[in-house]
This record gives sequence, C-alpha cells and structure tokens, in this order.
Amino acid sequence: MARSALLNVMVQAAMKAGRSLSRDFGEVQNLQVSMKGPGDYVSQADRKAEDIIFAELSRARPGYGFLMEERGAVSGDDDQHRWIVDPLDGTTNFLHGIPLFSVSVALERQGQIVAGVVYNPAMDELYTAERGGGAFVNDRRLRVAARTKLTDTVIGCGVPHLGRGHHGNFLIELRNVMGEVSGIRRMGSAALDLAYVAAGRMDGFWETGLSAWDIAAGILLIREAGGFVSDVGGGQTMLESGAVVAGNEAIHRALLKTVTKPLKA
Ligand code: 2AM
Ligand code: CA
Repeated sequence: MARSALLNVMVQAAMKAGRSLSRDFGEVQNLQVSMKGPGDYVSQADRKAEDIIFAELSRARPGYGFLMEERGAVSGDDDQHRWIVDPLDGTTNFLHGIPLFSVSVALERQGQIVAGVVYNPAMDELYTAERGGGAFVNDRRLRVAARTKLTDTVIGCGVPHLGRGHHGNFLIELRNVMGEVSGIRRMGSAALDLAYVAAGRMDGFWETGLSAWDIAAGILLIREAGGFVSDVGGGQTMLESGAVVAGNEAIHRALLKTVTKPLKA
C-alpha cells in the first residue's frame, strides 16, 4: 500500500512516539509491585511521547498549529492546518500494565479532519486513514461490521470515573443499551475503540466527556471504513462536545436512539 507523503509524516511521528512508549511500558510493568507505583513515571512517558510527535511534525510541516493533550493549543503561522494529538490515549491502562493504549494523530484542514493515524504499539497495529482514500490497519483495508440488528452487536463504551462526567446519565445510557445488545466492552482508550469500530471488531461505540484529541483520528477512520459518527444529538459537534456515537449506518441510528432513550420508571 503506497501512503501519501502527509500520511508518511504522521505515521513516522506516531510510530516513533509509540516505540518510546513501548520501552517505558516494559518498565511500568516492573514498577507495579512498588508501593509508590508508576504514576510519575507514566506522566514522564506521556510527555516524552508528546515531545517526539511535536518535534517530528514541526520539522516536517513548519507553521502548522497544534492541539495536544499536554501542551494544549499551540498556534502556527498557517491558520488552515492544525494537528490534533493524543500522545498516550488509555493512560490508565498504561499505568496498570494493560496493553490497550494508543498514540492518536489527526490533521485538520480548514476545520475538517483530512488524515488520521492511531497506533497501538503493544500490538504493533497501525491504523491510518486519509479523507477519500479509505482506512487501513497495517496494509489491510478496513470496513465497519455489517450487522444491522442491535441484538447481534458488541458495543463499546467509556465509563466516567471518579470525579469526571455525569455518572447518573451514564447509568441510564448503560441500562438502555445493555438491554438491547449481545455484549458491551470497555477498553479504556477512545482512540482505539473507534479504530476497533472501523475494523469491524466492535459494531458500535458511544462515550461522552471526551476531548478532541481522543477522537479526531478515530472519527476519520470510521468514516473512511464506511461508518457513521455523530454526537449524542445526531449532530457533528463531536470535537467540541466530546461526545461520540458510532457504528455502521443502521447501528449508528439504532444506538443513537437507544442511548438517548429516557429511562422508564
Ligand atoms: P486518556 O487515557 O488520554 O486520559 C477512556 O474512557 C477515555 O477517556 C480515554 O480515551 C481517556 O484518555 C479519556 N479520559 C480519561 N480521563 C480523562 C479526563 N480527565 N478528561 C478527558 N478524557 C479523559
Ligand atoms: Ca486521551
């Protein structure tokens, strides 16, 4: 599969950061047994990965702006282009030695996501998409799953944790969805969750309370794999609202309806 120059730049940055995370992940697994735990070490690993991506992308495309999890917004001379980057998505998994974490890099051009890369270094799975060019994992073309009945599906979600999100709302959503599907999964990396929907491994996904860097690349992966993504109201404010509902056309529609169903007394 021949990649465009742009995608190559993004892949190189994501994989270089991924290799750094992989080395640190090995060490984190050893630190689990210490009382202090690997918390500070993980923050450092996260920052190191972000520095690598920032350096690589700044060198390859000087002037582009950034929105990054650690640095926040960094404006550039070129106001048409912005990188949206999460150097380590699935931090809690990483901290606990669970190999479900990813690097997420997206490029926004004039407010539209035009390229996305999600890399899971622990499994060496590289997901790529460019607008109009399809989505791939490594060299294999991706297609969302074809199931059309909610009762046949496995649906991913995110669970708000201590101090975050509206726990009561989530429990209503969960109660609605679990009564209609064949399985629910919670992986802990929204970027990877969306990549799994693009790959047809999960039939759909919903989560609220996310940030733009968690989902920018994954949204394009799903669209380029033939899927649908919206916010919980069916609109396109995902990057601003941090809410996503995803699936193929039928599952997206059904999941949207189910997630937002008012709870019966
Ligand atoms: P993170 O690992 O980069 O923090 C899991 O439900 C998803 O929620 C992950 O993508 C995770 O990204 C994100 N997440 C966890 N804590 C968060 C927080 N405090 N604010 C925003 N997103 C968060
Ligand atoms: Ca994240």
